[in-house]
Amino acid sequence: MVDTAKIIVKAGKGGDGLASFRREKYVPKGGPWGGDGGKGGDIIFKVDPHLNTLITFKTHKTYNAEGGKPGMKNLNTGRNGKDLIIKIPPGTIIKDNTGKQLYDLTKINDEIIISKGGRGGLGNWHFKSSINQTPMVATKGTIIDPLELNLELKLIADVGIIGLPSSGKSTLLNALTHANVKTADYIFTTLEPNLGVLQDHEIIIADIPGLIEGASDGKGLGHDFLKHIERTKLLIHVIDGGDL
Ligand SMILES: Nc1nc2c(ncn2[C@@H]2O[C@H](COP(=O)(O)OP(=O)(O)OP(=O)(O)O)[C@@H](O)[C@H]2O)c(=O)[nH]1
Ligand SMILES: [Mg+2]
Repeated sequence: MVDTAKIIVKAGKGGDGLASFRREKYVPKGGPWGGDGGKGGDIIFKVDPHLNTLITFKTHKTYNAEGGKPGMKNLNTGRNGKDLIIKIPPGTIIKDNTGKQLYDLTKINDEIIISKGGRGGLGNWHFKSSINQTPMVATKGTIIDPLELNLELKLIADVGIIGLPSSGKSTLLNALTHANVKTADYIFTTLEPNLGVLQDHEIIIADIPGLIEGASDGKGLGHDFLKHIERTKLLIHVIDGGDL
């Protein structure tokens, strides 16, 4: 299961302001009429309940929002750049490149703007004054620096099933839900967390790979799996009755 990813996001640049003057048949010496640039698109993260891994981020690593369009004549502002919405599974934690946590998005349809698009530049009409009727200046749109982000997924489940390898965890998940995951009489049949939904109750149950002694100290792949049951409200510890 892909539950970590490193990506780069870049919000759109603001469109440049325009320096131009009104030039029409009967208005040979019109004033400044260069419009402002449009705003750059934002980068937005949005929780999508249909996702449960970060796999798309393994192949697609850079995300650029559209830039704002430049200002136009006749005082028309350039079009704003389109926002870029990046869909993530519920339970995604967003960290900066130093590992500091910025957001923890758990709720369906949660959304945040991680990087705001650049402001549009100003057209030359802004710079008109009593001493300068014909300003040639317009400003550039703001450029936004790229952001390097680390994503980490901690699944959101109500109930977690834990226990030694081959104790019957996946069998229990299958009995309670329609998950229909693989079970077999050898250890480590389950190598990635499985989710199932308890019918009629909308309770999400997570079955994780078997834990060996010392898993909580990181032994084996302990921490990698345990993080997926950290947020559960209830743990079911399955014990193999054959051993009793
Ligand atoms: N007799 C008996 N066998 C069971 C029971 N529950 C599970 N089994 C069998 O025990 C074996 C292991 O079951 P799994 O559900 O794959 O166990 P698991 O804990 O998910 O195993 P790992 O994913 O490898 O950690 C399978 O062959 C199951 O058919 C039970 O209640 N009684
Ligand atoms: Mg299993």
